[in-house]
Amino acid sequence: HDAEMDTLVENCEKEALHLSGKVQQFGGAFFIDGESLQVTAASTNLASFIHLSPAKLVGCPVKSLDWLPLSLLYNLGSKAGDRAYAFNEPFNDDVLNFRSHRSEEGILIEIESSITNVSQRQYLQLRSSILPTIEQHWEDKDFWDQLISTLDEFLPCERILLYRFNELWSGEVVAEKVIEGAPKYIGLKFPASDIPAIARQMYYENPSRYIASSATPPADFLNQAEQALNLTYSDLRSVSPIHGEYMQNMGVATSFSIPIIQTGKLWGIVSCHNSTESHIDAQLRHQAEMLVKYFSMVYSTHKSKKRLQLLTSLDEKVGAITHKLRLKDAQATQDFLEEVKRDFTACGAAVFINGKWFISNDSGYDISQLKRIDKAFQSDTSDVILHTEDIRQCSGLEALDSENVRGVMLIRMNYELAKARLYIFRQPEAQITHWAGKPEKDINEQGMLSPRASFERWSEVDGEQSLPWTKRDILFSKKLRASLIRTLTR
Ligand code: BLA
Repeated sequence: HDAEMDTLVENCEKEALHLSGKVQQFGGAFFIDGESLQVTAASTNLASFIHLSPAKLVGCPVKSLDWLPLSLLYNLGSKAGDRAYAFNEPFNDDVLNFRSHRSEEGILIEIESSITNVSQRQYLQLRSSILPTIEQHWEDKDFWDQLISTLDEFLPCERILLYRFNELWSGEVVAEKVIEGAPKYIGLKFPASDIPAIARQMYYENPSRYIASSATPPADFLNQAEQALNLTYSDLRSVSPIHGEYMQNMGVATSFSIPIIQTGKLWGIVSCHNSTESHIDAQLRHQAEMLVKYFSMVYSTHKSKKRLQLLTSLDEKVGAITHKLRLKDAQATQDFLEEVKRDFTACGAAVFINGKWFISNDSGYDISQLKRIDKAFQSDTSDVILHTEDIRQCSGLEALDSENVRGVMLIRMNYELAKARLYIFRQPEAQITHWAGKPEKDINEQGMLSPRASFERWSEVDGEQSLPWTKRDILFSKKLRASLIRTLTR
């Protein structure tokens, strides 16, 4: 069954989103071929924006389009993915927003009605509110909350949330602002397959993704060329049907999401929802994108500062711990183990030095059990630091009676002749994960994977493992190891 699921998830990853050949109805588009410099494709809904039928437009040389804002061509860079904007352009009796994108094949022009945006002055003020003052000491959460409430000041959305990815691309809602009476997603996790890799990739190529309607069918192109237009950089690109269904199951008619990139990697997204269809103006979207970009920079500076502080504090801790071992008597070694326990939130610790074992009090293990664990761990020579959240997963320890101890970390010193090593133990800890709906996929009549129907909180309890060994723990253990080697070889 798992293998079958894997194949279906793989199929999801193969959907060629950029070749949908259709646009959403909130805007119209036409394509200027890079070689002929003629319009070779136009969306069938274009007339509702510029009163020009696609049939009339296709075949026209770009030079003849005297109504086209020139900035769309002159301000456009030469690389695929470059964009130019012409906002609030009077056009007949209307005001329109124009956008151009360059692709490998030519230039795509997209046109939408202009509705509302934020004045430049107001925008700058909003932007400054996501930056703490000198006196303010914001934690991660303060940054997230501030971003969300600032966006809430100017985006007409019922829900605005911050979704942070985990290592394996599942994610969690870490900040949220939502109107009264609507369900809350804060603290809930969503499985990785909700945003397949192919959809995540789009966030590196586009500053945002706007889906005006999860239900309205898209418009076709009148296209002279045989191959489908490349819509990689288009804001109007039609919605994947499976995602349209997902939004409807979630009660979302309009969604607007903006990526947050940190050190070159997708870190999270801001996701904005409306339960009824609503138009978010192109200039407003652009302003929101710029604000989130600015946030990404501010936040990455904050994280660098935090990391420096962490390194310093770990160095201080390491110094204090190793000092104990330098005293070289049995009591000092016990004190050393107690410090290790405290700094790793562990339930026990043991160290082997100069051919002798020392075990912390109440470690939950006796010496014979410890030797068994040691034998199993010593047979794995893959690294100097090893760790597990469930000792029963280690070969040779499946049957170990380990009611009290579940997580183990081994730090090997291998200094000179005596092979010193330090073990750190953690007890099993119930860990509760709150999911937005049971994270299982359904298979529909066509044998395709379909989004789950309910997003109601579904809690999973895992009492089998210890708390995870975090990046901080690993960093700490590396520093401790280096310091212990220096001390022991002295
Ligand atoms: C796209 N899925 C997305 C997007 C988001 C999510 C944000 C980007 C488009 C958008 O902003 O709406 C998921 N939205 C979320 C999550 C939250 C949220 C997790 O607000 C959390 C609060 N989806 C499925 C399955 C498949 C799938 C089973 O559930 C595939 C088999 C696919 N999701 C899918 C596809 C896209 C997508 C194909 C791209 C849609 C598009 O750009 O056209």
